[in-house]
Amino acid sequence: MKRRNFIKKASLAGIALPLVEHNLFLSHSKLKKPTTTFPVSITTWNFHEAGRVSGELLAKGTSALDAVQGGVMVEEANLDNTTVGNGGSPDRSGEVTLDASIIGPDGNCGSVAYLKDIQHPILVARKVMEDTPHAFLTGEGAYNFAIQNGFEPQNLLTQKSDKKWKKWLEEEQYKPVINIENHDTIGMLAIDKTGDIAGACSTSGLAYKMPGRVGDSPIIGAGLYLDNKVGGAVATGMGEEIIKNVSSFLIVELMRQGKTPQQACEIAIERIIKRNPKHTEIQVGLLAINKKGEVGAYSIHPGFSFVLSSKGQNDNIQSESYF
Ligand code: SD4
Repeated sequence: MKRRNFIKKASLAGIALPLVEHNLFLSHSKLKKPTTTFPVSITTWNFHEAGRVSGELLAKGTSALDAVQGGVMVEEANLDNTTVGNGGSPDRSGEVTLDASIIGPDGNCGSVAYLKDIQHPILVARKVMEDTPHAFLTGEGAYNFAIQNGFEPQNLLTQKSDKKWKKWLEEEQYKPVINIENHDTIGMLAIDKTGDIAGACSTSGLAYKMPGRVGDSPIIGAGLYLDNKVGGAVATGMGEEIIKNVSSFLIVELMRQGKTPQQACEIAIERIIKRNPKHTEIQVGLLAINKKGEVGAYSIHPGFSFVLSSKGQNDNIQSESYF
């Protein structure tokens, strides 16, 4: 297996935060030194602003659950992001359908899938978690639940996404391109000042997916999982592979058995690779944090990165990859 060299930015010194201080380690073997303290959040890809918002919320003493929700909402409202929330790319029939999930430190969770016309699916997922006896609502049921709870419907297909979709229709070739455009789900994990962990994930899924398709992001254990005693994991990339390998659950269970987040992410990526001979054509990025605050990230192909937000700094760190 390739050795990793995954921390490009080691300078994480920042403003010291008061209250409980725990050491945070980035888990590369040679760089295993304390770099920062709780609270901390990690966010898939280069969602700098989302990381900044969650980092600020955590620094103010906000709970991990509210911090991941607040961070994810930034990208859901970002019209330039064509893979999450408002402005997300549509499916083949021109419909924007959103998937999201959230988990709290108590293990409670909520998801929505195939949700149309609601800008912030993460808020609906949170409501499913807190205000229903269920964990997962889909499609029309999720939409009706949102409307009953005061969410305003709106058209999420921007002119930009509409134009791109129409261009795509000219050839109708369905070929997800590694790391480009259709791989930018926001997944976020945070540890707050009390040491509690929460996670959230939100996406419009793969661009030009078949109508009705649901990816890994709202599926607890696939796109997102955590155990407050152990740590958490989030996934991005080709959801079908993440579902088939239950990647986030696998990472958390590996960490429970003593693997570092980095080792756990690598094993989970290798699992996908071993089981799919066409792995050269797909990208999956996995991100994890354990209870001690050690962080791991790994992907099939280069290009995956994450934002580490702590002590007022938001560093975009390149993940190592199998290839
Ligand atoms: C999905 N995993 O729906 C999502 C897509 C994604 O970055 O992660 N894009 O399959």
